[in-house]
Amino acid sequence: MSKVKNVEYGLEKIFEGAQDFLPLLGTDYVEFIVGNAKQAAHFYKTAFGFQSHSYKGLETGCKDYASYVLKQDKIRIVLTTPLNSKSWMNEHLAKHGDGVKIVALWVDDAKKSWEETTKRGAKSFMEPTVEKDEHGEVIRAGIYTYGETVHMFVERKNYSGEFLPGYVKWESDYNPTPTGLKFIDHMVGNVGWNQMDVWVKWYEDVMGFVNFLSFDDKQITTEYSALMSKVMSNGNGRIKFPINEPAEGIKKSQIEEYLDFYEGAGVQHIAMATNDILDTVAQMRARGIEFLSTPPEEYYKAVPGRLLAHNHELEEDIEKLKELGIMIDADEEGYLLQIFTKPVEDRPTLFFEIIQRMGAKGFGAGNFKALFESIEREQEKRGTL
Ligand code: TYF
Ligand code: FE
Repeated sequence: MSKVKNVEYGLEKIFEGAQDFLPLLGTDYVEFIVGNAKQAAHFYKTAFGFQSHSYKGLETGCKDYASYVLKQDKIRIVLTTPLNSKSWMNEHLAKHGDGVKIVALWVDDAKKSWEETTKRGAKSFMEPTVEKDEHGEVIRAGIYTYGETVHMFVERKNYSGEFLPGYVKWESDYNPTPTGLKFIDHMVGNVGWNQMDVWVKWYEDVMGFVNFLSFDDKQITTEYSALMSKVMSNGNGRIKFPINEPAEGIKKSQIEEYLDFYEGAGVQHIAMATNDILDTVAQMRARGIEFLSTPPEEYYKAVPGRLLAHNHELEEDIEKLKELGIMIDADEEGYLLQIFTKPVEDRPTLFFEIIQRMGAKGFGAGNFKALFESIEREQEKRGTL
């Protein structure tokens, strides 16, 4: 694809057809609403290697909720819990369980982002709002996307504080080492029956994104279940949002299972990139993270041939990848290594993907069958297949 320099923002335009009315600089943060933020923060520090970053709660004068900000390289997650029964967050929790509420996007102009998107049909979550403290000001504005999920536009060019006004630095005596997670590669949404194209159009019309990859139910199927997926990207390729919808199969697909338990559309998985997946996954396993079961022996037997077909040489030891259950997929441009956690809540809803790209720009289509069979083994145990 041709590349066009976007002079105004110094950002490259990679995807032709993407519109420039909403320049995005990257992911700003991902905020979860959870039942107990203090304990969730401990989990993400211990098992994922996130670092304590900043905090807001009773001690800072916030009486309605507590928020813990955790950071690892470029990834920032916020864990928020209501502190009384009056908060709107309780309904969110009762309906969805722990889950992602806000996918925040870093922009240069939050007011313009909100105006351009609401003008194009987005439903507002929060009008442009200025927050100030001694470190400057942050402007935020939010719109609803699928389900009750929100995109918050965050403008922080006139701010030098820790995170947002109202937060204080969180100094903790408990600081597990990072596991090598670097940045968010993509975030996937599950939407209802026949809703995928509705949301593809929404990301095109409202956000100016382009659909650059599609997988239909013929490609994404096992003996039992199927789904469809389309990947949306903004112009500079920094923000990638695949959208899944269920498809008819003999048995219930993982997407339907998610929709049943989340009680609607929402974020299905967050893919976090590492430069050393062997080390990251070994550490996460040692710290108690449960990954989906390892693909069968035949899967690994087929890997060398798949790489050879595209003339790529695997730098990693295949025996080590196999031992850790890491999957390998190749395309013309390179290969990628990926693995998926089991859902990290009691409801089979949100899970994480750990990914290392060795040139490949795809999403592991060659692994879909092995992956979905592994997910089905979990569904079988839960009685939800
Ligand atoms: O993001 C992706 O497209 C890959 C594969 O339910 C995938 O990580 C697709 C659907 C799904 C789980 C993983
Ligand atoms: Fe993914």
